[in-house]
Parts: sequence; structure tokens; C-alpha cells
Amino acid sequence: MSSEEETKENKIVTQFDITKFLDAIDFAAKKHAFQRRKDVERTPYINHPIGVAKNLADACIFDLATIQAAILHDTVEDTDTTFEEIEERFGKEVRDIVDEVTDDKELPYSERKRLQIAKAVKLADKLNNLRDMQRSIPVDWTEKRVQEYFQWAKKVTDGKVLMSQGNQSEIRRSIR
Ligand SMILES: [Mn+2]
Repeated sequence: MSSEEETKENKIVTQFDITKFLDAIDFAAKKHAFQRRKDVERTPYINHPIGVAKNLADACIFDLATIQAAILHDTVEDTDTTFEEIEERFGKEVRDIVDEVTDDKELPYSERKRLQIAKAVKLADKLNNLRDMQRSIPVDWTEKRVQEYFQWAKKVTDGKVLMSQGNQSEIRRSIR
């Protein structure tokens, strides 16, 4: 998708998109059906992947494969789902994103912990770049790129996702 298309306010949502989106929710809901979160209320597990997908939408990320992957992101790690199953039903792009965020349980605990810390550092890096750019625009950026950046940043800060205190404590928790 071109950056011009990405900054358009109105997007066309097709029957195909809604069907694919609901198919991911249906699949994940069935896979996580008997799981609960570890909170006091023992919240149904599916609330978590739906919440993750909502965080993306709040940050103006509406790409179908990304939203599907968010909905499906814990199915391989926490249920009997295989990557092959994800690919067959949702395609390679969704499979690859789920793969990227799935802990490899074959690896020793210390190695998994190290990879999780690396991801947290990467996320902190992106947040810091974003804040730096809000302070001062890189010298080699074209006028067009600056405009696009500000449109995008406004959407993100309106959504209060990347900038919120909650997000910072989220990173701190995942580093621990
Ligand atoms: Mn998760």
C-alpha cells in the first residue's frame, strides 16, 4: 500500500475483509475456549487477543493481515494450533507474523527470556525514535515526508496508544 493510501481518512471495508476478520476471531475463540487469564476475575482468554488487535486499531493500524495476526497471536503458543494450520487458513503473511511473536518453547528458558528482552528493547527504540521526531524532524526529510509524518503522528497521539504511560509500564513489565 502506498503512503498516500495509508493516510486516507476513509477506507473501503469489503465483505472479504469482514469475513476474514471474523474468521480469525471465530478460530481464536474456539482455540482459546477453555482458557482464562490469570487475573482475579479469571477473564476469558479471548479478551486478550481482541484487546491487542484493538490497540493496533487505536494506533491506526488497520492492515487485515496484521489485525488477523494480532487476534491469532497466542494460538500456537498456548493451544494445539500449528503454524501449518494458520497458513492454510489465513495465508503465509499472517503465519509469518504469528511466527515472529511466538515464543519457541524448544529453546531453553534463558534464551527465550533473552529474545523477549531484545523485543522489548526494539519496542523502546521505536518509541524513542518517535518522540525524538516529535521534538525535531530529521534534516534529510522531504516536505512531503514531514507532512505525512505529522498526519500519522497526530493519529497515533489522538489514539493515545504509543505515548501513554500505560504503554511505558507495559514495556517495563515485559523487561522484568
Ligand atoms: Mn499474548
